[in-house]
Amino acid sequence: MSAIPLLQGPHPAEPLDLLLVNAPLRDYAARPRVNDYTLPVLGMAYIATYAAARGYNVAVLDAEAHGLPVQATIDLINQAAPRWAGFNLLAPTYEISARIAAALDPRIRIMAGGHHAKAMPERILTDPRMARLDALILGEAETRVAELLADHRNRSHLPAVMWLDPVLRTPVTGGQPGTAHHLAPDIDTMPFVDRTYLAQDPYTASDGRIEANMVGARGCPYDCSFCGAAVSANPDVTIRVRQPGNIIEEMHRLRDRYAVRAFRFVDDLFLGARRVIDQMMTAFTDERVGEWAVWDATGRINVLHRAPDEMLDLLAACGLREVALGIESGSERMLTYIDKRITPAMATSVVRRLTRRGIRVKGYFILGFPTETRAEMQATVNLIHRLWDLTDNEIGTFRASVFQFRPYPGTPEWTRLTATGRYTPEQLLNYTPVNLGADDEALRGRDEFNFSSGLQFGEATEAEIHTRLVDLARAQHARTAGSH
Ligand code: B12
Ligand code: SF4
Repeated sequence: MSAIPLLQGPHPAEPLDLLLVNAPLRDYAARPRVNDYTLPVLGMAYIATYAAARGYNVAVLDAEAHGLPVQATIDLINQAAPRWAGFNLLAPTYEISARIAAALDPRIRIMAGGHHAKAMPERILTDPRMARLDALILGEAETRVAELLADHRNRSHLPAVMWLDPVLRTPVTGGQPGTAHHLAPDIDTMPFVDRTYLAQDPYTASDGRIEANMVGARGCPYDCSFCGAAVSANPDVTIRVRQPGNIIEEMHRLRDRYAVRAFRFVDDLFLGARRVIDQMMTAFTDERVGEWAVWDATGRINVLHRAPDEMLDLLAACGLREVALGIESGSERMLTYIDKRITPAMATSVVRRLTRRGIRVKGYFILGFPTETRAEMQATVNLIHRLWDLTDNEIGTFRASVFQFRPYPGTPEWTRLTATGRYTPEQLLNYTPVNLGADDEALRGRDEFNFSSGLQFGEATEAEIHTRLVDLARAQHARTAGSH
């Protein structure tokens, strides 16, 4: 296997300053990857773009997108011999990232960031496999990575950068007064993501349209108990939305350079606040975005529920193709328990109003929440069926994306679970991939999301949850296939 095509964006003739690595979710030597598409690693591409603009030679290795085995990932990094290797740590990918880090050539310096790094910095820094971790960066890392590439000793004056004291073997945090600007970089002056760092973005969708993913905002003001982006898990994050003009300029560039005609905003807030929707849609209308582009975004049911019909009409006219909504549960008690601030009735009404206008809805649901009874889980299954029935004859379709609950460190739910004394962090962190049927076409696209810590948090057993997940995925697949 040649190293070069798998590394995105380096100047091959020059020594590599930084190789950013997105670890595979599981070891694909054991069971090959069955998906052929995954969303791009935009955070790492932002870091790479920013560092490259300052003259550094950076590459991204998305081992998940390429379905690489662990050993092949290690070999590629060692062969590329970068000055630094950087890992984006997410809770279920931590173990594999640590295995890779431990096997790297000792001449390669290691840095790490991402949600899991922020949630458990001390644990990671004291993990023997991470003994050579020179810098653990909490939060948004573009400007601090560039400072570290300039000189690793800069870590001592950078805020929220941690390492292990070589003598005392205890975690140390850097930072000098006046450096807080590093924690919330100005996202309107940030260079647009250089797509050469991404394995599959822009990409050609099944309808032939060229699509690209974008980040419109950073941070989320809500506090859903299961979510790594919850405000209480991210006290360092300043919520920022890009100026509409800045977003539209990036859309135009993607259109002019790659013929992109469809966009997906992966962030949490794009349609999550009325003020943001108003501002964006005024600018989208002025620029006539709806005449040449379609776009998908995440939204909030409570916000869309309050929005008048004219606003939903405007969203449709501006090209909104699909909204992803966290509906999570069909049980009011569970929705209160997870602090979702919505009801099933609100969800039903929003789904109806959107699909009636031709806007598609993707609903996210979770089965197996802590304290959830079997009847409450069934209420979620019933709600999904109701929403399918309700939208059968609407112009926009409704599809359900259903997950098994798993606790992520740093989230409000993690704190609540560990406070019961019933679970240790080790137990909760013991994620293993679940093979619900990778050879089944209906389940193939969901394979990367099937993870479990093997624990039962509600009344239903894991086996019962898995049966529901398989049934719902098959039913959804049959509906989607039937609609073409
Ligand atoms: C898009 C997305 C994806 C995409 C791309 C993931 C990726 N690796 O970038 C896909 C669909 C592939 C994905 C998959 C998964 N995701 Co995801 N994803 C998101 C989402 C919605 C947006 C991420 C994003 O692009 N943000 C915008 C950019 C600018 O921010 P960022 O990625 O955080 O990057 C910044 C910093 O984190 C940091 N940083 C990032 N990488 C690095 C690397 C280094 C070296 C350093 C120093 C810093 C650093 O600097 C970046 C720039 O400021 C978030 C929700 C959220 N609000 O973050 C969940 C989220 C990050 N995902 C999550 C999870 C758990 C997963 C999965 C593990 C799901 C699973 N199967 O169980 C997989 C992991 C697969 C993988 N190996 O990537 C959790 C993480 C929770 C946790 N505590 O770990 C989140 C928070 C959602 C949630 N459920 O709570 N995800
Ligand atoms: S689930 Fe969505 S709304 Fe809730 S905290 Fe996470 S990103 Fe925010």
